[in-house]
Amino acid sequence: MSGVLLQQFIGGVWRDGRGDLLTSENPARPTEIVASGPAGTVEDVELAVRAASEATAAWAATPPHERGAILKRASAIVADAAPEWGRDLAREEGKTLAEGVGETRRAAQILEYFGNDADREAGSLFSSPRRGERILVTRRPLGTVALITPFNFPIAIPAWKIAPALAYGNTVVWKPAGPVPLLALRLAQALDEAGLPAGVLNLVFGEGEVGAALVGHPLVDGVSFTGSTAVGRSVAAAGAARGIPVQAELGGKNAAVVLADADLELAAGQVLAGAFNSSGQKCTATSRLVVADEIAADFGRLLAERADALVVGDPVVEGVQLGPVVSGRARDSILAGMAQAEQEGASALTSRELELTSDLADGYFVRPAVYELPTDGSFLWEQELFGPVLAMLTAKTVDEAFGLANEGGFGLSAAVFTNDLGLALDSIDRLQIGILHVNSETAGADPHVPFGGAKGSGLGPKEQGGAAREFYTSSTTVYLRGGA
Ligand code: UN1
Repeated sequence: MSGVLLQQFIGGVWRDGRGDLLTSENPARPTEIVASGPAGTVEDVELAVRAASEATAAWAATPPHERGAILKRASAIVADAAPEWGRDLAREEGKTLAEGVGETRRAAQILEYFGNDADREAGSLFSSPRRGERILVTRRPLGTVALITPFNFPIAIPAWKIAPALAYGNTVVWKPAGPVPLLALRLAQALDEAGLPAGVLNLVFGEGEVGAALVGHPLVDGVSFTGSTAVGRSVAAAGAARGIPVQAELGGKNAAVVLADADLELAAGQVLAGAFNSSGQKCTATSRLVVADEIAADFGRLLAERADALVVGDPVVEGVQLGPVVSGRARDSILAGMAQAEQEGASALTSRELELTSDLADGYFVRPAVYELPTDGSFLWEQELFGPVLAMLTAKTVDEAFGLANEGGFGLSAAVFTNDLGLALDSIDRLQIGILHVNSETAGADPHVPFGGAKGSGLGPKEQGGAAREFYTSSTTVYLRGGA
């Protein structure tokens, strides 16, 4: 064993799991172990859910001001540690140092935001059609919630589930993704150090079996999941069978639409960021590009030149713009997707080969690629590869451009590049998505506004902002009269 020692956090105690060895490796240098320790088992899930369930009543009765104060203390701990934990994040997940530090700071902001929001409102008051009566709508926590988080935002996504869950009075059992346990450990440590009472947050490591035990546990009152559409639908089905609310944030195949009047320099920079930041491993990444016919050749060339010039390498080295993808399996499936697209006639506008130093020879690197497709309906137009691969089509009219962007089963985010206010307004009504960026990249999410998708990209209530309060609580409508 090497790297940081992993332990689970159950009932306020750091303890070894009873499962197989879990190791996280540096995807740029897979022989380097970042963290390791025993994973959890179904028995650990049992312990954790019981601990959470026992802590529920006292935590729900803790004034929101006090709950919020703990979150704000945790926020300060995370913010102070951001340079170090951001580096750990880049080593464990493969995004660049700047992205890792940025994401850790973002987690701190999310904790602060929900820490402040905890005491902001306690429901609403309505008038009554009857004399002497008022109608109140109050909110109660769900109870114990299970949170299942993905590898690609090892600290920000956990923060945006854990922070509102705790702020609004729920206890949590959290299962992070297998490849990124170290950042999970760090976030749980920050909340422990900030003074969270025992049992309020529980961390269990494991894979599908642990996740299924968690979702199916009779003492779990709600589930928030981020991951693939296939797994998310099975989580939602399991939740529905038990009659508990499920929030599922799923895949995306997000289009940037560059209209003829757009500022091409601006659009190229934003599309590049959307497609290749974090090696394209965001559910909000730009993986489709629709370009107006008359500017397509110029724009494609500009974008390909920039993609070919990206500095690929060890993500913790200053100046590197693109690191590896998370695992060998991810790399192989992205490469297989690129090969299939080429077989179906996709032609690469990018032309680089990867030139890596010998110490990175075994890393899970994928060359950034922009493909022009012969037609829609093809594999690369429909399927999410979750890698640094962008598929381009051209459109003769604005109608055709919006139509192409709407194709397929997903509907998370889109970007529209135009200076025409009328077209920007049209795009709001016509694009079937949950998040629209006008003249900015498809990725990004602020904590005070809802985040989530349409169609196959999401199920159940959205995350963050007021949507989070709604998901993590249930309301009671109170018809209130004096007794006289
Ligand atoms: C972002 O775009 O910054 O898994 C956040 C994901 C999304 C989060 C995206 N749930 O990529």
